[in-house]
Amino acid sequence: MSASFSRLEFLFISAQRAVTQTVCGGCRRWRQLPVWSQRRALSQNNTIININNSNTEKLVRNGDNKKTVICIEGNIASGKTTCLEYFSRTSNIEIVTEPISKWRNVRGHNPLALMYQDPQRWGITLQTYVQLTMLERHLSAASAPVMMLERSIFSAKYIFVENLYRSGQMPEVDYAVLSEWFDWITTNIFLPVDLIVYLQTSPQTCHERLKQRCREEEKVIPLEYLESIHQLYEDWLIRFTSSPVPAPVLVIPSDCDLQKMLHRYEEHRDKILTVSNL
Ligand code: TTP
Ligand code: MG
Repeated sequence: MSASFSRLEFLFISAQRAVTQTVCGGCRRWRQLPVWSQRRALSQNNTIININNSNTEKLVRNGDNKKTVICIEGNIASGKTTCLEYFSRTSNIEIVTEPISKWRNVRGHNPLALMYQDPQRWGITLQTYVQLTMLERHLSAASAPVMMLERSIFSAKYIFVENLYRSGQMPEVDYAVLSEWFDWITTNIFLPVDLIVYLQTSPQTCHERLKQRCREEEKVIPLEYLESIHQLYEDWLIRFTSSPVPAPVLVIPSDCDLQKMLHRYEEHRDKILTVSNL
């Protein structure tokens, strides 16, 4: 982590809340959402512009005001990696897949497997590491103008940490410590997101796909777990009743087979790639 930070050239900018457009399943709505879109108001050479009277200042990696960030979200096995693979064929997009190999092997330990074996004991261990690796992903140097991320630091907290806590599998003190970390990070570091693509699936579909792909650690996942994750996603990105939504949301129904899904990505391709104009 210290290596990542040493590469950062920090600038201070003001945070603001902006009115932004929400695109949901084809219908368009206007909502008041927290968006750190002030980066577009920064000058080309990154000098600091005071945008409003907010007292909040954030640390921003030099250049982050220019890249467009798209996060692909959805339940476990909803097809996020497949979606990223589809867009990896597009020039000018840098694909940033989830650091799951790190979660399965940190200096010889497998916190993902430990969490599934005993969430009460190891939930905080996995989620602390997920949060760190997600932060690294958000801050990774982009070589292309558009960066497409599998998930985000936001869903790790709003979906997975929340699920562990609400289901009684994470002690309150662990939840409090993780929340303090998350709040510090998101208050002090500029983590821009321009669009969330939500791959909306039924929990049953994900359960079928999970059984087919047979990832060792995930063999213990019951349908009920996927149902809880699904409800948290729907509250967050469809009903807007839980945590803050950091960007406009494009919903892609994703219960169908691979061929149809590729066709859907094709259909939504222009909408996704013109996000910077939304
Ligand atoms: P996913 O993030 O859903 O990735 P995936 O590759 O399974 O999804 P897709 O098929 O759509 O590409 O989950 C990876 C594993 O990590 C899964 O077992 C859930 C777990 N996980 C947590 O336990 N906590 C977290 O915060 C996150 C982000 C994942
Ligand atoms: Mg994946």
